[in-house]
Amino acid sequence: MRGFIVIIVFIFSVFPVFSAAINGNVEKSGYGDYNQVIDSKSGNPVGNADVTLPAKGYRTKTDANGKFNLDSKKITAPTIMSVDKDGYKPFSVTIDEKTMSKPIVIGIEKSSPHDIVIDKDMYHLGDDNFSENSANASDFKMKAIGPFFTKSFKIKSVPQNECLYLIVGSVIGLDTQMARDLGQSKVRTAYSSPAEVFFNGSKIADLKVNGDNQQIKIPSSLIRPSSNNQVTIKAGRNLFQAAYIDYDDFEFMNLYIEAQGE
Ligand SMILES: [Ca+2]
Repeated sequence: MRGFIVIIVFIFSVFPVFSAAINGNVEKSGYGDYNQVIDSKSGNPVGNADVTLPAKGYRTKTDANGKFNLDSKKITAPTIMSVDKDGYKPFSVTIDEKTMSKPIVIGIEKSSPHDIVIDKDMYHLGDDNFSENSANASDFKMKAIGPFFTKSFKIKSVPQNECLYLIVGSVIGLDTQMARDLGQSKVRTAYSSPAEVFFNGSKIADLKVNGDNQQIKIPSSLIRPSSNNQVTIKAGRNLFQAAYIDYDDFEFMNLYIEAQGE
């Protein structure tokens, strides 16, 4: 299953640099003299883009030179920062104290005709029952919407010789065994089954790790062109709690679909 391979690649390619550089979208970000948003292709500044820290309730806009400031927001635990601008793909990156110790330059990419934005909001799945040691629990801001997220959207067509990928912009708070082994979750005594991703009712991937830009190939046989399609994300369960169902509480942001070559 391609989704599985992609996520494995993601772990080895992204997490070793977690502490050394900007995690996720590594190739699109770097450091500069001030916080700035640029067009990843042209390098030109992108003005009037929305920059938000949803967990902090903070929102600002870039100026004409693409510059923004975080108003000395104290980032102590990993936090999702999103950049949103009309005509560009949704962008989010998980930042922490270390990555924000220097000004950050974020390259955002123009959207393509076949991009489909499913949802740009942040969601908390689970039951609001979680350990303080949960991966990033201190940043959970919103109440859980329950153990499921589901959304319908239209796919017009799939470009020839290309596949559709579901992109999960950012995920924090998963307490799976793999998240624990990677040091993301500090819960020592338990772990959860992975969150599951379904497309039109069929499971297409497990979400096992926290991070940015996880890409899941959508099997073409499941796609209904010119019609409504549905994505569902289901929270995992604490595998060490038998007395009642304890869903793994986590948050995600920016769900969209992109066409890429095979
Ligand atoms: Ca829970």
